Amino acid sequence: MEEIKLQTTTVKVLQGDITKIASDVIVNAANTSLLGGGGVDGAIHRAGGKQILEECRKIRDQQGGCQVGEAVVTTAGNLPASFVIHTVGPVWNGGKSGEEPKLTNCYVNTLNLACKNHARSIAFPNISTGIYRFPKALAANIALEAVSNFIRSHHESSLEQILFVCFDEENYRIYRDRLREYVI
Ligand code: AR6
Repeated sequence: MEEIKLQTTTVKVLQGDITKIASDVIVNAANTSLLGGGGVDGAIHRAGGKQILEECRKIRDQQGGCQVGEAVVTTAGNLPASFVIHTVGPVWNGGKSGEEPKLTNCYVNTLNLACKNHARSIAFPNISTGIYRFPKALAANIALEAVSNFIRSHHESSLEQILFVCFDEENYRIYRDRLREYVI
């Protein structure tokens, strides 16, 4: 595990399964339907139980799902967390379809929603870097930049800890190396 302090917030990177992490908020890399899928989405719904899907269905009925870059909150069901925030990353399509700002929006909207719910800790997966094929190093830069800008501009934020949970070794190495360069 690697960690740094940005103002009063600790930013940590570790390798593991996000469904095993105790954190106020666990973030899901969902799709616009909110009805589940593979990857981390499948793992969160499997481990969290049917309550999460029931709430996702309600949100879908009310507002027609979740757009790319947006975020919605549900219970965490059986997960060791208070909430799951579901955000929808962009599918990588060569980089000319606004993928980068859309991925930034995922992190910013999720962090705002976490603060609105008074969360003190949040655990992110590496959104879009699996089935959606976003280049991993670019995605890591975007994630760390979004988080550090958020911390800089939200001095009253409730978040004491922001965790990046990398499932694969490649993402873990990228985040670990990148985090070392991040000293404000
Ligand atoms: N814990 C943490 N990270 C994980 C886990 C886990 N248990 N399992 C996978 N990852 P992906 P996307 C990592 O494909 O690219 C779904 O079907 C994985 O190694 O889960 O945003 C949705 O329903 C990768 O680094 O999400 C959407 O349709 C990262 O999580 C679509 O996939 C994201 O990979 C979203 O694609």
